[in-house]
Amino acid sequence: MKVDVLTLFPPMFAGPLDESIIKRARDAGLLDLRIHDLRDYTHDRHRTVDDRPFGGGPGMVLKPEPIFEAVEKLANERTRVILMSPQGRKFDQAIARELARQSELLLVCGSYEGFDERIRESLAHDEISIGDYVLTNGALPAMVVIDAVTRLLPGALGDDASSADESFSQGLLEYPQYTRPAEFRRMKVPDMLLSGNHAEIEKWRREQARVRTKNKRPDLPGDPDDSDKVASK
Ligand code: 9D3
Repeated sequence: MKVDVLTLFPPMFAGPLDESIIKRARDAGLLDLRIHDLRDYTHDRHRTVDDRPFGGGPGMVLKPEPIFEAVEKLANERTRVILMSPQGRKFDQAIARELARQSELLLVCGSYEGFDERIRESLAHDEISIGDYVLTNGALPAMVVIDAVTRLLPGALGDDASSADESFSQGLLEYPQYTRPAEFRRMKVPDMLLSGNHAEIEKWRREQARVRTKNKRPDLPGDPDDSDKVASK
């Protein structure tokens, strides 16, 4: 997958995307990531990217010309152009899966200054927020999206990690996990897990995950096989 990012803060992208699974995916050619400085698409001496809002009011607005020029240069027919903005659809695993099916993404990062509305109207296919809190600009959100999408690309994860992941996609939190030692500072690992009875362990884990999800994240769908949730119980 090719991912282009348009941002006022290219240096922010050094680091997070150079580690771990993303680094491996890039090295393996699964992810072709390119960071572009919006100011490189200006033509005036001051490399101006914003201007005062028509109608007055505080703050500045990202002007259309540099963003139009950059998108027209970087995007093609296949490219999904996505504005990163607090007004967007709230990002979740379903949206990550949807984006992972695309061949090319162009993430356009906003800043505290809003976009000229014509960018939203005629350039963007989609607009994404990562949640209801105020950040200074769209760079961290873009990195969040890139991280979540990259690990879904075929081949980006080992088989272990990919199947272990299914539970969250299915709306269930993880069961409690332990490793050695069996007793640490007088805290014991549940006997069940030391029993060697794999069928019982499986049942115990499922129940733990169900209770945990109900208590910590009542908004999640929970275990689809939980009899209390089945209409015909
Ligand atoms: C004055 C109203 N503000 C909206 C709540 C303006 C504003 C604040 C912060 C406009 C842009 C920003 C910078 N944030 C982003 O560009 C952003 C963002 C975010 O702040 N939270 C969650 N997701 C995202 S995606 C882009």
